[in-house]
Amino acid sequence: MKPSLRILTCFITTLLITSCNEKKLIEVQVPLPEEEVTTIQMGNPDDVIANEGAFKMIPLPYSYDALEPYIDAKTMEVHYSKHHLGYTNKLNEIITGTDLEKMTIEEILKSLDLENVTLRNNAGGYYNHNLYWSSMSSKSTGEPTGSLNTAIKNDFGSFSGFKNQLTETANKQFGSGWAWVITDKNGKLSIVGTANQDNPLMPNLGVSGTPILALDVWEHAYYLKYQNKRNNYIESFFKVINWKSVQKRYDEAIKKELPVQQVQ
Ligand code: MN3
Repeated sequence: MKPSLRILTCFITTLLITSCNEKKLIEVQVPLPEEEVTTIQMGNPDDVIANEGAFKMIPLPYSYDALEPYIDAKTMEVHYSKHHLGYTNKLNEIITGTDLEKMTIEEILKSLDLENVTLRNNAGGYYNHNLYWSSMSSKSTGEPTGSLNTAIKNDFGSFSGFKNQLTETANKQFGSGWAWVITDKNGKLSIVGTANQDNPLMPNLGVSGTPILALDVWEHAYYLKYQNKRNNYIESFFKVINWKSVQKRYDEAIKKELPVQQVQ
């Protein structure tokens, strides 16, 4: 290449690079993103249907957001439509074609072989969550009344004595599990804890009685709103306890166990 041509080529190249660089520096008006739509899509609990099998999804007696601000809607939705549905479907799957299909969930639990871990976890999960949903209401009366109130005072000294014991049991349950209020056939109340999806109906766990109130202390029950603060979740749970339904279960548990009267 001739020196003059080389100079010319260099000049043109320099010009091109400069113009390219200049182009890069041109300010461009970027349109602002459209305002984000903030409506949260929330499902309907009635749309959650179990796969075919002996056990159905018992309808949630309130909407997902009914227990706000104590139990948040997102937690309720995931808990009911994912976790609870999962236990229900798995339970149906493992009992299909067996004698268990014709039994009630209580009968399955009372006759459970603890070595059957899949049945233990999923039959437990199904029963426990149904009791948990019905232990709560947006219209909590705060404290019990009637015979349950009397029993609480007899067995725990006062409502605050009862509350302290249930809170302590729920807090100290290591890892995943449940805290329960149970009654014996004479109406005497106790508070017990169980691990994983175990419950007081299962044999040989060292706790026995009829559950009348269930408190889920798995992290999935509270982590979205409360993170590691399980105690705050337990405090909130007390704001939504459905004492009417707990009383109903208490009455039924005692009635069921009453001895048949001797005819003279
Ligand atoms: Mn749960």
